[in-house]
Amino acid sequence: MSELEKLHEAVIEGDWKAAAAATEAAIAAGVAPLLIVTGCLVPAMDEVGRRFECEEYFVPEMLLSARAMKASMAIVRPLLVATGAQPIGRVVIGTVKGDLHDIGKNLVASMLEGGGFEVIDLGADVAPERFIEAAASKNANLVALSALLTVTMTSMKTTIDAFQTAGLRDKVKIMVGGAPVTQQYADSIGADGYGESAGAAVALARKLVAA
Ligand code: B12
Repeated sequence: MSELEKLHEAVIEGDWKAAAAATEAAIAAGVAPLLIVTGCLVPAMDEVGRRFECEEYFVPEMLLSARAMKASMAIVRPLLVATGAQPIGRVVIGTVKGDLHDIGKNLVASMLEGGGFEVIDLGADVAPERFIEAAASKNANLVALSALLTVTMTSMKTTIDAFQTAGLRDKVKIMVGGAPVTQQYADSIGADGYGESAGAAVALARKLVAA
């Protein structure tokens, strides 16, 4: 089994130690850092997302795979920066103001990172101004908003409206998600896209960036 095959398996199995070891071994064997991401981590996380969507995997398995992917990314990221490889897009992500739920948001952030995006994670309880400041200063082309409470879903609209007021609405695509959020709600607040899972978030982000 090649080092990339071992890494692929380690991410799917959620074994972070094996993922880190296989990443080190692949680099030592001369595998290009970008190939590790696009040829291995992205397909592995795609497979994890697929298993999650068909209920073969649940949240704990997703978290373990995300941790394994992160262990590999921690080794690969500095090398990618050194080679000047361009990310597919730059995403500012956060859970909206008033909402402290961040497990789903963290999964989405990990999946996006594994999917080749540069991710700027602002954490939870993020005010509209912070999203705007980060998107502008980091020159992001995507903003991802998460909400888990029906009472904080309205902060998504407030955030989108704030981008409009700041004159930045045309500069970024905004995608939304979280358990209470629906496509209908996303449409009603003027979001560019809605994803119901971390796997769907990657496909959606790729579509929005390509549009
Ligand atoms: C864990 C949890 C907590 C933890 C959060 C810990 C943390 N660090 O996140 C704690 C204990 C802190 C908490 C607190 C509260 N909670 Co709570 N919590 C939950 C619980 C059990 C699980 C949420 C979760 O992590 N799910 C797993 C993740 C993976 O799923 P997810 O978040 O939906 O994310 C997936 C998708 O939605 C999507 N996604 C998510 N974000 C995004 C973003 C984008 C852009 C895209 C595309 C996709 C996407 O991808 C993810 C992965 O596939 C839910 C119940 C439940 N079963 O959902 C209640 C729940 C969300 N909580 C609830 C409540 C009421 C509260 C409190 C108000 C309780 C209280 N009285 O204090 C507080 C609120 C605190 C606050 N201000 O936020 C209610 C919400 C009810 C409602 N309709 O509003 C729920 C539904 C429980 C219930 N049945 O009553 N909670």
